[in-house]
Amino acid sequence: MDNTDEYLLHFKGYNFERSLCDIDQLENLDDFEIRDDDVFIVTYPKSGTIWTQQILSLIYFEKHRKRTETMETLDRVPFLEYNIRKVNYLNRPSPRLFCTHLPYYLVPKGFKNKKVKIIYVYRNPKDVLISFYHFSNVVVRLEEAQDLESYMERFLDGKVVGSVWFDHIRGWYEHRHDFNILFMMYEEMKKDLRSSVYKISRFVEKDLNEDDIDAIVNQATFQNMKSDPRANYKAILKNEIGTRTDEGHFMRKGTIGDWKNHLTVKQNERFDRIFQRKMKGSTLKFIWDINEG
Ligand code: PPS
Repeated sequence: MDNTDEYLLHFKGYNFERSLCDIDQLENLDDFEIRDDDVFIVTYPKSGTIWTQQILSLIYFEKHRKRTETMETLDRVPFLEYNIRKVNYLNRPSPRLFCTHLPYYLVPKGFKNKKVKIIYVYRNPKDVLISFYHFSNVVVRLEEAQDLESYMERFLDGKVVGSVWFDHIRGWYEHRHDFNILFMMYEEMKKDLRSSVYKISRFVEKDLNEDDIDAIVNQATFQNMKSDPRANYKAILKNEIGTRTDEGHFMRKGTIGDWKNHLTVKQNERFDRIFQRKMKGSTLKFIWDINEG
């Protein structure tokens, strides 16, 4: 058993977070009974999952928008494959909202009916790497990162939850015609949250007025999520996920281009070479810098 096996569950070519998984449930994912009006957020880890959970929950739940009901976002938008806060998650009234880090080839076969709505959020992989690196030192369920140099190799080799970033994104993008899917870019959400909220609400066919949109945008900014214990998963992180110290948060910097503060020139050049090779031929657009248009 190599070191990562203590933390990772290798199943059908993909790495799951071992401590949150049940192998029987994974075996049955293919036959998971979906409803036509289910909505799924799909992400590679550290790409804006919680952010999109918050936005979707605000779009669907008036009581969340108006702050009249206190409920954990994860109870409104639970994980499909991970066992965390999954009380009654199947029998919720429609439309049910879920999130998942699954690769395209492991999702329930019902996804291919092209009715289930999928919102795939992707983020430039250098910022994903840096976010993951920090998070690995926060959470007890992830293997600690020694230093960025070795963590970058681990990330590029896919020996992390979510496996190889390039495979995740390419897989979903290249099979997009098999699904009813909207691609959202973290960086565009960051640059223009209001338009992004509109785009998501149009995709899920929810008619919202200007006040609703204002309320959603307001509660989905990084600063407001960071200071809201429910939006930032404070209690869940501490009590259910488990942290190594009191310093760790899901909401760390929430910006574009933090990789520039961490990667050396040499590391960055190596990353670029690999990115160019692995993403060759892909038409996906990326934003690497906050000032980029
Ligand atoms: S996880 O563990 O996979 O669920 O993590 P995930 O939620 O996908 O990603 C965490 C990163 O998303 C950032 N984040 C945000 N950025 C901008 N605006 C908002 N509102 C927001 N909410 C979360 C969060 O800060 C993590 O990125 P880093 O770079 O570490 O700050």
